[in-house]
Amino acid sequence: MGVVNATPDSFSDGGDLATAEAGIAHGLALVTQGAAIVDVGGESTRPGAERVDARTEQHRVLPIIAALAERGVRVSVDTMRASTARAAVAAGADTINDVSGGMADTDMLGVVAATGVDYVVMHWRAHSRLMQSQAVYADVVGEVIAELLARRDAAIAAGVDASRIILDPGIGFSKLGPHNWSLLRELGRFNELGHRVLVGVSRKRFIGDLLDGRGPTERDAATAAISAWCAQHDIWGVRTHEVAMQRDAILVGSRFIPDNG
Ligand code: PMM
Repeated sequence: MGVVNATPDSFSDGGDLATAEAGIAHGLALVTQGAAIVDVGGESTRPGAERVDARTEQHRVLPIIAALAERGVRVSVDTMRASTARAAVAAGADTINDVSGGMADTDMLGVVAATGVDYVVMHWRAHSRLMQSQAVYADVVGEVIAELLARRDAAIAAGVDASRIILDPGIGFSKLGPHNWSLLRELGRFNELGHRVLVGVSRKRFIGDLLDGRGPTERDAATAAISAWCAQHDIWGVRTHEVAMQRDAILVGSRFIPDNG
């Protein structure tokens, strides 16, 4: 899953894609490099970020989604807002990627059920402004799984088809470095939950911390090492800013699954 952040303030690529034309071109380039799906977002979720209003968010993402879908690209919309999700599906998106797992907007699960598209349920505890204060766990893997399954159950209760649900541990969201590494170390447990699993580590801060403070665009090789690890665990997808190197890493990682050639 390649990322198009149509935001002026995302931590790793924000500001570069300020016009719809640039977002469309970037999405098409990611597909050429091997992305199977392009995730388009118009609201930064980095720690400390302020929210944008629905109009601004939709003005940023809808033209990009429509243009990519028209060219046959599979598109997901990265949004916590039901109104944006509904408009994005009308514009051609076939997946709703909700980092709040339905917690940020009480209308979201109903919209997901009504549209019938794929739904990414990510583990989340609080909005960006507050999220790192919620990074407190006695058993991070057990708690993340329990909280994710509660959101999965809420989605099903709202009418979402279980086969449409994709689970995501939410690396970096209300989590400190050691929490992220614990979740990655025990990735296999997420794949036993009966759903497709998506993982997003691309260029995140905990990788920069491991690399002595290296900046976001200098973290792609380390991201690739984690992509290989994800593929080795038969994870359904990795969400990534850089695609070419990640694709190679996924090909290699998948070779370590028994009976896979
Ligand atoms: N991470 C970010 C944004 N959206 N969606 C999912 N499903 N999983 C993630 O880990 C995730 C996400 C933050 O990264 P960005 O601001 O660099 O896109």
